[in-house]
Amino acid sequence: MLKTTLLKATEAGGKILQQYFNGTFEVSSKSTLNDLVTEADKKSESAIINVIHETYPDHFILSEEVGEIRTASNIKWIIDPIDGTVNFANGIPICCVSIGVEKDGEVVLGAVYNPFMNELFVAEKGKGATLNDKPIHVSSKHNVEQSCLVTGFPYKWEDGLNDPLQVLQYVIREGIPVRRLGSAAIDLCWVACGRFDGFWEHHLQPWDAAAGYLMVEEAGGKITDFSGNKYSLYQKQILATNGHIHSGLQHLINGK
Ligand code: LIP
Repeated sequence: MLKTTLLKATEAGGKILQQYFNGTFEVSSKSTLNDLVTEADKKSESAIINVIHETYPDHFILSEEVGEIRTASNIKWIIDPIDGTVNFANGIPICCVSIGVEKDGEVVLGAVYNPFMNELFVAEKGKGATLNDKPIHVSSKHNVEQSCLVTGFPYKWEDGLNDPLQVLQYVIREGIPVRRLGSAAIDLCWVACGRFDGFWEHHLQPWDAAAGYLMVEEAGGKITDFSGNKYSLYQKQILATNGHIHSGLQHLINGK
């Protein structure tokens, strides 16, 4: 039942993305000039929340644009109505709807849908992860020096030890290929299906990572913070890999 609603909500959001993509829509700034929200983010968010509320009017919602709709429910829907909003606003088809479902504080379901590539990733706690209904697995590469990595950058940060620029330098100075797609949810799904061997980012929000986090775990990967501690959606560092290169990449991003 939860899964049916999740898929219905993801599809409803995806339809809005398709409807607005490359069209004319309102765009405004949030925390910084380039931290954008578009009319399509808001429309996608309402469509998703409406679908959830039709079946589960009392569930807790945490969504990028509206924030928290608090209830006493032990089920929390964590929604990014468009992950990759800057891409979306520029007509770059690397963006998606991302929805994670947390039960008693643990993510148990997740879906990430990029309608422009017709790719639907779904993960279910203990039951694996799929791309368009086919099981997916992380890559088998063991050597971090030969890996293909992806990362993302926050819109602002304090300069300091292992800040985003320093970490990027540590990695690219080794000559390791690093991509920047602009959607953390897609980055995580692409680690889950083996296109990338690892991903890291500073300062993500819970809605960027909720679904992708479960995708990587269920596809056999590993997720921690930069020190190797258990990952939580509510802290600011994420390191997700195929597992084999995890300690190698962890050392690298800490400048060791
Ligand atoms: C974005 C991410 C992107 C990250 C940005 C931002 P939005 O989410 O997915 O990869 O680097 O900091 O959080 O704002 O497009 O939903």
